[in-house]
Amino acid sequence: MLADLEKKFPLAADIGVRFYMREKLLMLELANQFGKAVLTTHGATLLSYVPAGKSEVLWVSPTAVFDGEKPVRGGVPVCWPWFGAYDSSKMGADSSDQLKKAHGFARYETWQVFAVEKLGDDLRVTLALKANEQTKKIWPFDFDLKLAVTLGEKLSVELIGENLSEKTWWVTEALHSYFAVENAENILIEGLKNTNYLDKNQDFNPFIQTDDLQIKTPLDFVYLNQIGPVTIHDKSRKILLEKQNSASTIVWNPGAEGVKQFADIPAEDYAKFICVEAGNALQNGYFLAPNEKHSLKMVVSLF
Ligand code: TA6
Repeated sequence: MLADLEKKFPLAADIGVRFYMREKLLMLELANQFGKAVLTTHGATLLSYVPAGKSEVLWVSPTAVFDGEKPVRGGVPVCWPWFGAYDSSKMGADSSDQLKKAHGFARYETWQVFAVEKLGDDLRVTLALKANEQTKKIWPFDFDLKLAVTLGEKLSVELIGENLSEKTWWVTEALHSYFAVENAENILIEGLKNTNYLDKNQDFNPFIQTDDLQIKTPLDFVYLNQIGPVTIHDKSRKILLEKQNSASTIVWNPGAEGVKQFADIPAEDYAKFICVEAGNALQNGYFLAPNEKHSLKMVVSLF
């Protein structure tokens, strides 16, 4: 597999892209003057982003599995073509509904390396996923899904979905980022003020965010019609998340009790991350007609 990729992308090493295996997973490391990023083709999950001279921005669980069976816990899993539980009332019911796991199938699939490029000073890797026998058992449609990670002064992740079927879909999605923080119980999130959110832990009841969000775990909020940038104020750094074509921001941490339900998160580590996700969730989903494309993008930087 590594030899095939090196043959297909002979200039990868020269421009700063390295392929290697971590247990069962193929990893791609991008390195340039702006820093380093690592992603895996399993689920097209970005696993690491270290801006030059700074520390790790993303959190990956120390007990995450790299066996190709489950999504890696942490980084930026791709939730597509649905976010959360499958909603058959909106997306349509069919005989395979029992196969429809939470957050869609894209994060369970092995993606192909589509392009490895140097664009000026930036490095970009694009992964691609098309419908296959397995995805068609779960969701019977043709599609073309791409995920492009660009390492420049900031890091951008763009998810582009194209409908190659004959049916209009209802799509919900998210770039489910796990950010590394010193203590999730002591962070503030700016940018959500005066937006409405639904609280998953309270039957999706609606609330209004009247001030900046001071995190108190557990929490599982979906902010609706929230398009502006969001800043995580951690103890000694700020993480800026800018979004494009994203009408929702999801904020999640399971808390000290809830974490016990996750076999791949050590209980004592629950406060080491906060998920702040760029997405189009619940009623912020969209219709995608045959031959239409949609791009969801997040841009991350530290300051
Ligand atoms: O984005 C928040 C959320 O949907 C939570 O409700 C929580 O369950 C989390 O994602 C993790 O989901 P997962 O399926 O990866 O275990």
